[in-house]
Amino acid sequence: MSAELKEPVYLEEKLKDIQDSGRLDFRSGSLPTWCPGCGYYSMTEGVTNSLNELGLKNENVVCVSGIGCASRFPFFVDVYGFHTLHGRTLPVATGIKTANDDLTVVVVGGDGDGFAIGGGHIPHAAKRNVDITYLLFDNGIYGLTKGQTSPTSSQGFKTSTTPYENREQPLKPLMMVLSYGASWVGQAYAGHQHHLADMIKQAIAHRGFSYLHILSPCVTFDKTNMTYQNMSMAVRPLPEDHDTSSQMAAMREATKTDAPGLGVLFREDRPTLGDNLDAIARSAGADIKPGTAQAAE
Ligand SMILES: Cc1ncc(C[n+]2csc(CCOP(=O)(O)OP(=O)(O)O)c2C)c(N)n1
Ligand code: SF4
Ligand SMILES: [Mg+2]
Repeated sequence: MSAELKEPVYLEEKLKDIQDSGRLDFRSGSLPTWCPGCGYYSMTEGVTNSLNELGLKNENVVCVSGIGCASRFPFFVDVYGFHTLHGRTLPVATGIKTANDDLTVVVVGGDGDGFAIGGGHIPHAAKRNVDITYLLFDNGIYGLTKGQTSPTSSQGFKTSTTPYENREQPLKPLMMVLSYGASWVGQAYAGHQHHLADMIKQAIAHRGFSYLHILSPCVTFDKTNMTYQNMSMAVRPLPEDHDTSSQMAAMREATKTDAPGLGVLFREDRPTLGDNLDAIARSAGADIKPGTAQAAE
């Protein structure tokens, strides 16, 4: 037996440390119901820590989701929540932000929710530069409905709806949102939790439409494709000299889907939907100062 005795760590002390850090202030009483090992567990830590570190108040945050495993998220956080219809997160989030510009609005959804049934909403939220954050959890499959091919599934992937292999090529969401005009675009991986948490914080802090693409394994219905083993070998940090102000540089990185680059691909500052609505109201004679939103009572 080693002569060196280590100080015991008591669970109560550890718990007190965690409570004092404020890390639990945004957790609800409901524990996540995802399958053990699901990449989505990383979002609970990432989002709640970010909200805490950004000094936000629970009552000033709204989490909007669609339908799917990822979209269960609002139940697990202690902020206002809106579990909307499948694919309809962005119109609802746009309405919430437009009605009350003081709120921080975080949208959470899966690849099917965002790029299949909800795909028509992303261009408009991006081009309007709605000041919301969209956390898109891409597991390349429909998890909730038990493993069908999704718009981001790889070629050759066998699922219940493509038993002879998926022959279609996957969408390239990062290229799409860049060309739609998102003012902040980043990529993270559920297996790199600290980096993911930092990216979520940056995305929420950005003023304008921020889109974070999060690669996240579905351990139950995908045993061959987007597994932790495969993803951990494929992902890489973006080059240190990557120019985040260049849309072309971001596009070039977005094409490299076989070796997904993690980090901020693109960011720019430009007027938000709220700014533009204020300007329109001022043009029509309303007495509101720039940047104060709340055009009409
Ligand atoms: C209008 C409508 N069509 C279809 C469905 C069935 N449905 C529920 S979730 C889902 C896809 C979920 O996949 P994704 O958005 O990728 O989320 P995940 O479960 O993978 O997190 C589908 C097709 C539905 N609930 N409503
Ligand atoms: S089915 Fe897949 S995506 Fe859904 S909770 Fe389980 S592991 Fe996660
Ligand atoms: Mg999915």
